[in-house]
Amino acid sequence: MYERNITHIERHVKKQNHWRLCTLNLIASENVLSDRAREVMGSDFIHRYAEGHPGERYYQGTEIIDEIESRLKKHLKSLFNCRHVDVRPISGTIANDAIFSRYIGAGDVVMVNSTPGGGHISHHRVGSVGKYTSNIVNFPLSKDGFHIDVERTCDLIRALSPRVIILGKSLFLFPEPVEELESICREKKIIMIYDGAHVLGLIAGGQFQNPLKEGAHLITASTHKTYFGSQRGIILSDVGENEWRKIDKGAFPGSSSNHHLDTLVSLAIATYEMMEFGREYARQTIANARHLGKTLYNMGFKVQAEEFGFTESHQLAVNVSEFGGGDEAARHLKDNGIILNMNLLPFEPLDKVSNPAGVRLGVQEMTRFGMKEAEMEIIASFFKKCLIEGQYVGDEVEEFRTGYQKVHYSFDGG
Ligand code: DSN
Repeated sequence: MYERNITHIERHVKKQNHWRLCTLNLIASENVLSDRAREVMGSDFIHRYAEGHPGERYYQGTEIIDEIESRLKKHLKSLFNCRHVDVRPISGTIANDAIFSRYIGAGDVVMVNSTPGGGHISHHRVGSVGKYTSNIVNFPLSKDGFHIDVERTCDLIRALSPRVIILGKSLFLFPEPVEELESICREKKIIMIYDGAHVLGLIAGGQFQNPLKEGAHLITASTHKTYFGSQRGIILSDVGENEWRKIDKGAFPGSSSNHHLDTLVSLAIATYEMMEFGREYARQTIANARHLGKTLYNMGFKVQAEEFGFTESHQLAVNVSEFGGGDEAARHLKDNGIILNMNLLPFEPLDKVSNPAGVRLGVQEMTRFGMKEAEMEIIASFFKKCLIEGQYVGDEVEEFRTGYQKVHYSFDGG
């Protein structure tokens, strides 16, 4: 009687698999796995548990995952040139919660990027930080809205003595002022956490700032935005052993028990791909984003941060209020096979969150499918035809996309 429901689900999964390969995905928080990283998912590990650390588990039968996890940790430490890594958080938000639970207590002042300033939901009152304190203060922004105003931030730090500052965000065009804030944080014993979810692959590829070397205590991140997947979380740090022990307990048992072993195996494969191809992929991703920004701008789109070359990451922000706002423009583009998300722009009021002025674009997935500057120009021309000229481009988008089906920067894709 219920089998029909299963067939229905299977049909929908096939439909999703096919449809997404016909679209241009510009969601800045997503990426695709290589075939080899994807093939190991769904193995026997999907059924198993392995709480704790390799060699010190609470279950029997973990020898094989212990071997894979130990090697992965060793190689991640070398990739990020850091002392400690925890691969057990199963998402970026859970990595954040593992850390926030250790460092933030009731009444502590915490400084974060505001939502219109690009901050992630887990940094805010309604997210993870809000579980521990309600004293959450936004960083003041510089006039352009895409940078923290360092001078005013230092004044606020002196006035408010925060316990923790959280750098990094979801609308993330430019490096954060880690170096600039390092000395005041050291002097006032403030913990500097860097949420690198969006830029982890760019950091790994050596094409973005290196937060730990610039003075951050910790990096938290998800592993599937500019990094090559799978969908998980990670914590990286150079702190001393005693402090790391406290963080370790935040990850387990603080915020997860079993840590989803089949995606861990996939992360290991993706990490070796990042080690081999990350530098070239990260360089091309940023070049693509900048080129797309310039091309859209020359076509008349209000691409933000023009005076700074539009971006230094995989992302762009575009003000689309003349096309009905972020919600309407994003829906219209989706109906034409181009997927992205609406986004608040700096200084917009929070009540505009359901139809903000902006959209956010990320080029990392299309870069992974082998696209370069020439393809960015074609993507920009679809935007122009669709939004400025009011043409339907869905069929053209689909035809164009059929030429880019293979995942590059991997051992199976070339
Ligand atoms: N909300 C996601 C993003 O798109 O940036 C991150 O969790």
